[in-house]
Amino acid sequence: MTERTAEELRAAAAGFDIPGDFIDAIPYGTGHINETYLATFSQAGTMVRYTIQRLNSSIFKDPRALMENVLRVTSHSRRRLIEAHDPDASRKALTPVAAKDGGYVHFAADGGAWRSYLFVERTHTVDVVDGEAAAFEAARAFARFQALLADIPGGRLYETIPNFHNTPTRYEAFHAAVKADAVGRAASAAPEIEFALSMEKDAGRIVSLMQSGEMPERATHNDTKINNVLLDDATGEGICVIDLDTLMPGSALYDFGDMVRSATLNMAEDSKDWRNAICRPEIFKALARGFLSGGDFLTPCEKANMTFGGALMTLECGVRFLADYLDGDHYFRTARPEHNLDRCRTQFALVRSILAQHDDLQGFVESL
Ligand code: ADP
Ligand code: GN1
Ligand code: MG
Repeated sequence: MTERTAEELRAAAAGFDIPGDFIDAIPYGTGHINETYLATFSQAGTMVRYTIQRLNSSIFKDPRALMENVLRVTSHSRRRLIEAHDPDASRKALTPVAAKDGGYVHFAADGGAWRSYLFVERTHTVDVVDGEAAAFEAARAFARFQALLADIPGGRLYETIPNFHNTPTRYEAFHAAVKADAVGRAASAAPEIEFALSMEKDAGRIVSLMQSGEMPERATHNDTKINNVLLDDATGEGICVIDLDTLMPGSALYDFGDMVRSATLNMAEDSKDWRNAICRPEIFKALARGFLSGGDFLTPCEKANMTFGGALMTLECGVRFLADYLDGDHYFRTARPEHNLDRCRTQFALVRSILAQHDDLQGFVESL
């Protein structure tokens, strides 16, 4: 991660309307896009923690509009929790912190956009799911979140990244990257390029179903990676959905699919052991149970494509990692030259494994 000086972090934290005395801010989490820090303040002697995050400005072009989406959704969640007299509402919905100059984005002297949330205490995230319980809990939390978005007031959400899950558009970028071969890496990724090309024919299915009106557009999260839900330390319950930067119009299958991508894999997303990567069927089934128990809102067409959605979101992400590898690693944070290629390889192995088990997995979905 980019090294920020202690002074930069102190100045960023000072941009928010946080009472008390700044103690420190340390790097936090394993996200690929933004920079996240855990900031501690002493409030009359009690330590209170916040996240402060520097948004990736080459990816998020309009941070104010992004935070408007976030505010609309977090306020709606909080209202619902308070109506239900939930005594734990501030752990179950993110609480954005106002910036001192107005709004919810603080612009640093170098132009960088920062935002802050209350840190949700006594929770954890997992990068590799360790059992069915965590998968079920995460899926139920994402489904509840999506059910809640169904009646968010105020019209369509702002598109923070246009065509984010438009797989054919992702393929166009991939083709351009292969053609340009900007850093001379295409030869080292020949088998992956070949696999991506062999899978292109089905890439447009979800987009087409939405365009024809057979599948509904919804307000969706779009980045339902397993480490984007906070699990309660004591009970393991999925209590708070986070990483709201890609809240946008989308398909329910983007959300179910990205959970399948990130939770069923039997190893880390960037594992060098990608030859042994598989989709764990028991985890897939726990996700399906959790997602379908979190809200009874899926249409028959959505349900019929849940397993396909898992394969497609995994393929799309693999294609994105591959394109970034070929482009010279400009999008995802990397720590080694083959990082994006290794990520692509786990994803493609996972696609193969999901498709090999498709009928069994989809049969399970239909039985629920
Ligand atoms: P990125 O977009 O880089 O993935 P996230 O918003 O997902 O950033 O934050 C990165 C990590 O920080 C999360 O996976 C989670 O572990 C932790 N985190 C983020 N926000 C909070 C919060 N409000 N409370 C507790 N943990 C948080
Ligand atoms: C990024 O920000 P993070 O790490 O939760 C990416 C997702 C990818 C994921 C792959 C805005 O998610 O789309 O699926 O990496 N987020 C963005 O790990 O591009
Ligand atoms: Mg994240």
